[in-house]
Amino acid sequence: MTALSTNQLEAFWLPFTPNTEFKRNPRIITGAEGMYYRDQAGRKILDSSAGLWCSNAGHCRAPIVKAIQETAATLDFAPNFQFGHPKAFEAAAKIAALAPGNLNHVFFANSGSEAADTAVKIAVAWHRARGEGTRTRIVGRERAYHGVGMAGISAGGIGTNRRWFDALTFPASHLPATYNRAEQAFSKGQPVWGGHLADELEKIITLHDASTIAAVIVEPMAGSTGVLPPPKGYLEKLRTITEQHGILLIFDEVITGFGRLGAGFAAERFGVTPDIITFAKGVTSGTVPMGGAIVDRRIYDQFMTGPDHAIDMFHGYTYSGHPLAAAAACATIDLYRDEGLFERSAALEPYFEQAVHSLRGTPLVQDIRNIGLAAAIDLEPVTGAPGKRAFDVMKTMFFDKDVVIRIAGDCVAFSPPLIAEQSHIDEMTGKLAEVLKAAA
Ligand code: PXG
Repeated sequence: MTALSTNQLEAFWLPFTPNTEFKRNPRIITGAEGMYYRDQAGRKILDSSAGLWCSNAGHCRAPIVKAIQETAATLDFAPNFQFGHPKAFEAAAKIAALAPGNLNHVFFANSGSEAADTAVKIAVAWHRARGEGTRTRIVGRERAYHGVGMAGISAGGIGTNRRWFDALTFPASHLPATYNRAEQAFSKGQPVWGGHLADELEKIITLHDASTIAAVIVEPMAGSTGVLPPPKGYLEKLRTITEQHGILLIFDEVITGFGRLGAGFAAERFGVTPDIITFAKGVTSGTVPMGGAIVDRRIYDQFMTGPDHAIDMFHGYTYSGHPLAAAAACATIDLYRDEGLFERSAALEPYFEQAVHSLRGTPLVQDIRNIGLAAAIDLEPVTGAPGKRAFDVMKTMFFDKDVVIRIAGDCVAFSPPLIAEQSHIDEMTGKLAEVLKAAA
């Protein structure tokens, strides 16, 4: 048990958590190192999900810790409105260097949600700046997650996240989700079926007219709704159609960026270059909140028309490019490079794929998907209680098997830190199999 008092437990309203149940028997983590968490009793708990898909370099890595500590002691804060500090520029240059094509300019935010809002606002503003102010509609996708801000609830495609907030959303259309179990079950990597679903964009364009559409935003691989790799040819088609109609293409790479798919960005892995990439999470390996949008040179240039005293883009956050986040980003990206962690992620992918697919045939397993170091295992729901199966599995894995797993509905997702060894992969999949057999 924990030393937290009832008052303290009650005071914190945990996000995306059933609070009452949590507070009856809380799952408290007090330390972290490398692949493991620790609890107060000193129990080592394997992190199978890199925090919330963010701790890609592993936990409490010395060079990142040092950079944050030194910056906290020398430059706690400096404004980036009308002033600047070196680390933010350094971080922007390092991030831009990882991005493909002419995606050369970085606008900083503090989370993936803010990154999505930022990208969508830049897209709409860009069209207006070029004299196409009617282009305001955003096209998202069913089963998409872009966080919980304006863009997240409007362009996002998760019913529960939108339901109560419909009145607050901006006009958005939604492509169909790319997942179809009948056609794709137990696919490894990119499914063969489904590339044609990108053609639905043509229908949306016919309905609303291209002159009203600013941008299409998609996760290259949908992460939080259960690892949905893009069908073969799908992203390429979206790129072709958006280009034909003067529509910007935004890749939300909050999960897929920084090595999750074995490359700096999924755009590189899939060979499709969007106009804007959003990022967060892995940019600092989860150590300090940071997010942002990387934009194509021609978008940035459109805003740089003067006059000298006039602000070019009416957007930004107090903490855009915060010194601690910027220092953490620089140290993290250097660590990824020094340890070859993106290459390591790519090298581990075949082993990881084989390990997660070895769960096929285990009781309760309905489907398995994987790409990069991300995998999802769909579990058979408990009749009449959607989500309960995976929730119970998560608790057993934590309390009895010393593994933190991430769940979404009745799906278990694995996304280990990129420093994982084969033995860690074996541990997470092996223990899940034990728990599923016992639960069946
Ligand atoms: N875009 C994508 C693609 C995301 O996955 C966000 C935006 C929002 O980021 P912030 O930093 O505002 O939370 C996300 C976040 C999970 C899980 O377990 C996924 C996310 C967050 C928390 C849990 O799947 N994704």
